[in-house]
Amino acid sequence: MITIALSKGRIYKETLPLLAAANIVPAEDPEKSRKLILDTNQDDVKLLIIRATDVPTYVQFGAADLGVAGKDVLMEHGGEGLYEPLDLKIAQCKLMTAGLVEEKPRISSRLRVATKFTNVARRYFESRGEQIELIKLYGSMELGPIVGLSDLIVDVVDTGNTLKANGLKPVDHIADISSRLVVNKAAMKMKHQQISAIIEQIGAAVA
Ligand code: PRT
Ligand code: MG
Repeated sequence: MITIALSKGRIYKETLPLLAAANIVPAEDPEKSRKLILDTNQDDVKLLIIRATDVPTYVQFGAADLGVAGKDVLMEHGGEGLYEPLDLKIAQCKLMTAGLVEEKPRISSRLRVATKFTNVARRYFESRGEQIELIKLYGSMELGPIVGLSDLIVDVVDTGNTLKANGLKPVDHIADISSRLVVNKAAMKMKHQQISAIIEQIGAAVA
């Protein structure tokens, strides 16, 4: 049995053609189904449909053999217990800091940064020798600077339209982001033949 962890939305949509190249076709559309485990055209391949941020955790602990996760999510997770054999070049965006277009004086003596990417933000500002105060959020980070919760946010940006619509502008570029295929390290050894065939077929489809 091979299990592959995926999230709904943009990653699922963009991963479908890559899975098809490895002759893996889901039996149902997860956007229309409430099932968390989907059968595929292959009896011994199943898909787990989970939150994007949970994909590395399922794969790390071997609850899924393979997964597709954004590099942003992998940077935040740390990548423990995972191989990252393929850049799928899908769901591309940038991890950025952003602040108000009309800059205001700092809220407190230390720079305040609101984000769901607290590990990434801590490492990034540490590397620049900047002491910050971190505020953990779970979404709608763009609101932070507007309501005086934080000076900056760290978030993924694609078109920049969401920032603009909220009176924010990108400040610093932290990393270019795309989705990666990740593999559980033990599964890579135990199910080597099956998993390396999938990696090879998906890799060919990406190239
Ligand atoms: O929704 P949930 O909390 O479960 O997780 P998620 O929001 O991380 O999942 P999802 O499906 O939205 O994103 C999955 C992955 O897609 C992310 O981990 C990124 O690697 C990648 N990706 C690519 C993006 C975007 N582009 C993107 N634009 N993820 C999120 N966004 C958000 C962005 O934060 C902004 O708020 O979309 C909004 C619009 O972006 P603009 O700049 O085009 O306006
Ligand atoms: Mg989302």
